[in-house]
Order: sequence, then structure tokens, then C-alpha cells
Amino acid sequence: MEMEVEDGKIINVRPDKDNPINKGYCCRKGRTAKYYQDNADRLDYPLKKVGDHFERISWEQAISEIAERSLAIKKQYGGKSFAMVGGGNAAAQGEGPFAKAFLSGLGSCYWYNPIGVEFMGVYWSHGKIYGDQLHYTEPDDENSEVLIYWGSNSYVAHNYVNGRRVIREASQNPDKLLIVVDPRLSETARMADMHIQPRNGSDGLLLRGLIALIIERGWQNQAWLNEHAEDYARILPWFFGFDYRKAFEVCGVSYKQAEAFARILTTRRWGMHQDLGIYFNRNNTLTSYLCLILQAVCGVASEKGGAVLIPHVIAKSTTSDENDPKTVRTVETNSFPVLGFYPEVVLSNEIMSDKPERTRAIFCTLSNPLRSYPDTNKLTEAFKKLDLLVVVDVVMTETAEMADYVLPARSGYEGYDFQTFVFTYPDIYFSVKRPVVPSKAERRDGAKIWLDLLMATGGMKKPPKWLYDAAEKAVKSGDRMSFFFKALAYMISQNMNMDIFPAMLGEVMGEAMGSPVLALAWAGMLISPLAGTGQVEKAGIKPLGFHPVLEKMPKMKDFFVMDAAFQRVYEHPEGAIIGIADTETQLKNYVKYPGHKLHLWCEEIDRAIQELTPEKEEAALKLPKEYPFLLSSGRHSDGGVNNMMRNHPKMNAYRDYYKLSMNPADAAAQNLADGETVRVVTKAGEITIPIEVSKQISEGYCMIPHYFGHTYNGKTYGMAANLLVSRDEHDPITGNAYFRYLPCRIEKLGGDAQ
Ligand SMILES: Nc1nc2c(c(=O)[nH]1)N[C@H]1C(S)=C(S)[C@@H](COP(=O)(O)OP(=O)(O)OC[C@H]3O[C@@H](n4cnc5c(=O)[nH]c(N)nc54)[C@H](O)[C@@H]3O)O[C@H]1N2
Ligand SMILES: Nc1nc2c(c(=O)[nH]1)N[C@H]1C(S)=C(S)[C@@H](COP(=O)(O)OP(=O)(O)OC[C@H]3O[C@@H](n4cnc5c(=O)[nH]c(N)nc54)[C@H](O)[C@@H]3O)O[C@H]1N2
Ligand SMILES: [Mo]
Repeated sequence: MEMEVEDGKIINVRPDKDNPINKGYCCRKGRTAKYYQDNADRLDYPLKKVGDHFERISWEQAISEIAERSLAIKKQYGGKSFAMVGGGNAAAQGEGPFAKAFLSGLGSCYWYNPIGVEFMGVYWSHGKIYGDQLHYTEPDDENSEVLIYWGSNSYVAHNYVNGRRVIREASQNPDKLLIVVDPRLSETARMADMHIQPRNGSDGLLLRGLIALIIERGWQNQAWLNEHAEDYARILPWFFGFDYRKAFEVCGVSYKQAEAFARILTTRRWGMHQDLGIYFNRNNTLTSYLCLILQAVCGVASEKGGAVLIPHVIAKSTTSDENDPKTVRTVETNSFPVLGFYPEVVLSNEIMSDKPERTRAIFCTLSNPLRSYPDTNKLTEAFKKLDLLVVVDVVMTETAEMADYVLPARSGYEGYDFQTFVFTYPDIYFSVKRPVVPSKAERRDGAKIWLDLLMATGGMKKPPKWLYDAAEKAVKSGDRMSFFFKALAYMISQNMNMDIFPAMLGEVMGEAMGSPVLALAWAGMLISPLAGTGQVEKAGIKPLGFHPVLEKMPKMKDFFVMDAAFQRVYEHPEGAIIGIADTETQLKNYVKYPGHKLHLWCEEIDRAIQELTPEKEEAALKLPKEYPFLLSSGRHSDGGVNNMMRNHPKMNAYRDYYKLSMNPADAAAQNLADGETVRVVTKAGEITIPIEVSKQISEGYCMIPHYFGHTYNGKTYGMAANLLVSRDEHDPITGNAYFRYLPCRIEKLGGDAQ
């Protein structure tokens, strides 16, 4: 984006025409960034809870007291008592590795963030099938003949680059088909050539039926399967003899439409974009897994115009293997991590546990778990039991209100910053955001806060002066690589682990570059999963020049190429193309199994799929009498960005988003009028909210936004959607919560409609 700044204030925000990917497009949410930056609740000084109020303290006092209290907890109860919460939202992801290093220094690996609520099922499934949890499939928009949006309302959510543009293009292009699978007439579905409306929560059954139909007709892409899949024969019993006609009936999809869909899937090149309609729904791991099986059976996995593995520039984390005895599980619920992240839904159980090693101290950054995590009531109760809660945020949040220490962070516009969630294909794009406005008062770079705490708790000793000097020399001369090799040698001499090493580079190189996050972007790019895949060279990137190390050790070339890629990004504040992906080598680059073949069968799915029958699903989908409606506790709209922007009153001045949307027939049946305030009750709790009657919502279903219950400048706006979400209902395999599938009832309050 392009920020217009006057007197240190953002006065206007526009999309940047020079950006090679969005080419001058951004969504409405991005354009309201100034309300996030200049906000009545911005934090300026470290605060300490004294009695029932906060007192301003110095940074020195904050760091030393937090370190002291952490070490005391560690001494008495051990490293498992600590958890990190956050570091995964759309701002400031460069801070994450520093927070992780601090946590690791204390001897814990419990890291909770939205990956542990959205992507557990889908990453886990990729892990099983592709042998790697990091790279996952998205459509090759440009070359596909058919684009599918399954449980994703990208036209409004903008959940991937140029979302609305891509949908418009596909909708208008006579040679492209746009198919949407969504029970309701979403904004994306309205643009579609084909709209499939399964009953809410029945996607798994629909997928099993579609695959069974395809296999029975012999429409599968056998040649592709023979070449790229290891064990196709082994999954056949999942589909042979499966009563798909009955399955479609339970899903509420006509046989004719299902058959037409299956025909398209097996004769065209297609890619599928899935999101929260699946990930926040019943059995989302099984459903995500079956999506991948469908891609394989149709032979579109990793093919041009198909469902391609999107390259990552900076890795969020590394694959976890729950069957490895060395993988640490949680103390109370025995939950395992996926890609290093633990399921959010168990956090309150882990705190409220009676076991001595239970979670006792939480460090939270870039997150407001008391608004964004499942089960606000239970989590609030649990947070009261913590021995230590430290919150780093840009504003005073509902979670920060409960903290022992609140530390003021610089916003993404006051410091360097980057995103690990940038997925573009085939052009591989990356950017590092620069500071555009000066920071005020005593706000500090989040990364710096964790580095200070890491050193104060003895997780890393202060690196030697000669290393800082080497970094300074490297930045001055432009020869960063000589410094990198010195740092590597230092790391080895110190027996430093791989969680601490990036933080150490960020600390030392950060001093020289002026920002630990900028330094980390460089270090992260050096060890990028792109390195050595040949994709960066395709963008015309070569080592920056002659270097004696490269001369002596040509094997080091990948590091030098990535250093040059960083240079390109550094010179382009609008971001740069640093690689070109090619479909031919994707499986070779990213499938971690021998021979780069997909493994389609897995034990957990073999067990779970036995339950996925029309009869059992029919019974399971029946709603209890006391909760006859289904609620989606959350909806991405034009006006809300999770909890990030906290409903600044000016941000959405023209429209009030705090509404329960319901179908006109349902409203009429309950004698409810548009605008009337109702009570929504679920197993977990209740809220009051005005209703909005809308044909966009299917019968029996209702939706609320998830970014309310915030106090801004002393006034509270709406109520938290997570008051209604139960921690007890979640995916049985990996643990994603069911935010999009909550049985509820709607009670009339008796007041007149306004
Ligand atoms: N600018 C900006 N944009 C953002 C963000 C940001 O920070 N900034 N945040 C992003 C984030 S974190 C996310 S996760 C994305 C989310 O993006 P989306 O997942 O697109 O958002 P939702 O509004 O939850 O849309 C889910 C859709 O699933 C449908 N659905 C509900 N139940 C079912 C079902 O049973 N089956 C099927 N097939 N569909 C169902 C719903 O009707 C709805 O249309 O948005 C992102 N958008
Ligand atoms: N009921 C329900 N709950 C949901 C969802 C739903 O659909 N329904 N959606 C879920 C999804 S998809 C997601 S991704 C999560 C998101 O939930 P979270 O991970 O909690 O992230 P955000 O809500 O985006 O932002 C949280 C905090 O980041 C702070 N922040 C902003 N900039 C900075 C910064 O530069 N530094 C620091 N330290 N802090 C900063 C903001 O002030 C805010 O308090 O919510 C999930 N929760
Ligand atoms: Mo999300």
C-alpha cells in the first residue's frame, strides 16, 4: 500500500500501483489502516498491575521483574508451565521467531495461535499425503479452467491475494467456470456459474460420495495416479460399494448436480480454494483430507492449472510428527502440535488442570485470546488462575486488562515487518514493510522485547562484541555472507539450538541493520524453503558478485542466491518477484516421501471414514430440540479484520456490522422483525444482538461477526462471538473448533422492533 503521511500521521492510504502482485488493488479494510495506527487506546508505556489498576513502570523494571518471576516459576514447576499465545495475525509476523526463541529458552514449546484453530486439519492432511505440513495446495488461478471456492467467501473475505479480482475475472471469462460450494448464497456464490448448496456440515459426506461416483464410473485419472501416488489400491475400500446416491440425498444435493460436478472435475483442469466453511466445521480434518484425495483421483494435484503446492518464502515453522515420541504433547489433554502449533481449543483445559506441570504463565502478543479464542467464559475463568500473564499489544485489549504486565509494541507502520502468509503463483512475491511513521513515547519493537527477555532469562547469552563488529562491517561493505559464516561458526561453538539461532542473528545483525525484524527477514530468506529449488534463479537472481567462500565452496551457492533475493526485496519497498514456480518440479521440490510420491492411505482416516455413512451422518446432523438453529459464530465482512482494528467508530461509520443475519422465513416463523434485538443461546453461553433479515442466509442458519465485544475509548461495542463457542466441540483428530457449526436457539426478548 501507499501511505500518505503528514506530520508523522497517516492521512491517506491507497493501494500501490507499483506493487507487482496487487497492481493497485487492495480491500477496504487495508484502506482504513490509519484508524488502527492512530487510536485512542494505543499503549505508550510499560504497565504493571498493582491491586486492581495499572501503574506505569520503566522498561528496565518490566524486563527484570518478568524475567525474575518467569525463572521462579521455571525453578518450581519446570519449563512446561509456559505458553506463548499469538504471533500469527496479519500484522508483524516477523516478531514470531523472537517470541518462540524466548519460549524455547524457558524450556517450553507450547505455542498457540490461529494456525492451531484454522489449519490443523488441512496442514496435518498435507503432512500425511505429501510428507510435509508446510506447503499446501491452492489453485493455479491463472491457468485453471475451473476455479472452485469450497467453504470460502473470498469475494468479501479477501483471504488471498486479489481475491475479488480473481473471482470477477473467472465469473466474466466465458472460457472459465466458477464453482462455489456453500450452503448459502454468499457474495462469492452469487458470481458463480455453478452453485452447489450442501446442507451445513455435510461436506465430508459429499466428498466421499463424489469420489465414490468417480471411481465407480472409472473416471479417475489412472495414469496420474500410477505415476504419482504410492498406494491408490489401498484407499479403494473407502469408496467401493459406498451408497453415494443416499449420501447426496443426506447432503441435500441432487444426484444430477453431483454427477455433473463429478464430470467437470474429471475432465477439466481445476484448483480449489477452501477456507473456514470447512476448517471451522464438523470433522474438518477428514473433510480436508478428502479434498486432497479428490485432487489426486482427478489428477490435478500439482499440475499446471490444477491444485498446486504454493512455494513459501519464509517458513512459519517445521513439520511436527505426532507419532514421534520426542514430540511434546500438552499436559492435560495430551494434544499434539501440527507444524509446531497446538490447538487453541485446549488452552483453558491446560491452565485449569490439576497437574503440577500445568500451564501457569502466558506470554501473549499480536493476539486477543479473550475475544478470538473459543469459549470466552471458560478462558476468562482459566486466565484468572495464571501465576503470570504478560501481554504485548499496540492497544489496551480485553486480554491485556487481565495481565500482570502490559508492554507497548510499535505497530507495523512504526517498524519493519513482513508476512509469512504471502502466497502467489507462479510469480513468487515477497516484501518487507518499512516504517512509515515515527514511533511515539516508549513503544518498542516486539522483537526487541522478546530479545531482551530472552537474554534476561538466560536463554541466550549476550553475543560477543566481535560478532556485532562483524555485522556492522558486513552492512557497510554489503558482504553479509562473510558475517553469516562467522555467525554459523559462533552458533556451533555455543551449541546453540535452532530456535535460538534466528533470534541471535536478529539481535546481532539487527543492531547493524537498524531492526531485528529486517535482519530476521534476511536470515529467514537465507534458510528459505525456496533455497536450492531452482525457482529463485528463474527470476534472474544470481549471487551478487565474486566471493572467496563461493569460489572455494560452490555448494554454498544457494545461500548466496537467497542473499541476492533479499537484496532485491530490500531495494523494492513495494515488494519484488523473487522466484518463478514451475509445476513440473513442484512434487520433486515439496513431496518429502521417497520417490516424491503421494501417500494416499493413512490409519487415522481409515478409522474415521468408517463413521462417514449416510445413516450415521443423517443422525449426527439432526439438531437437538433445545437448539434448533445453526449458528456461524464468525463471518468475514468488508468492514472487519478479526480483532485487529477494534471497531474504531470511524472505520465503519456507514454501516453497523453487529447484527445476527437470518433468513426471512425463519424470522417470520419466530415473529421477529428486522432490527429487533434477540438473545442467542448455545451450550457455551449467550449474547444479545439485533437481527438483520437477509436472503443471503439459508433457512435454519444464522451468522454473526466475530470481531466485537471490544471496548474502544471507554465504550463497548457489541458482544464477543466466542461467548457462544464451546471448547468441548472440536475436530476429533486435530482439534479445530466448530465456529461455523454451532447449534443454537434464538429467543425473542419481547421488545418492539425499532
Ligand atoms: N484484509 C484482510 N482480509 C482478511 C483478513 C485480514 O486480516 N485482512 N483475515 C483473514 C483471515 S484470518 C481469514 S481466516 C479469512 C477467512 O475467509 P473466509 O473463510 O472466506 O471467511 P468466512 O466469512 O468465514 O466464509 C466462510 C464461508 O463458508 C460458508 N460455510 C458455512 N458453513 C459451511 C458448510 O457447512 N459447508 C460449506 N461448504 N461452506 C460453509 C459460509 O456460508 C461462508 O460463506 O479472511 C481473511 N481476510
Ligand atoms: N468466534 C470466532 N472466533 C474466531 C474466528 C471466528 O470466525 N469466529 N476467526 C478466527 C480466525 S480465522 C483468526 S485468524 C483469529 C485471529 O485472532 P488473533 O490471533 O487474536 O488475532 P487478531 O484478532 O487479528 O489480532 C489480535 C491483536 O493483535 C493486536 N496487534 C495489532 N498490531 C499489532 C502489533 O504490531 N504488535 C502487537 N504486539 N500486537 C498487535 C491487536 O491490537 C489485537 O489485540 O480469530 C479466530 N477467532
Ligand atoms: Mo484466520
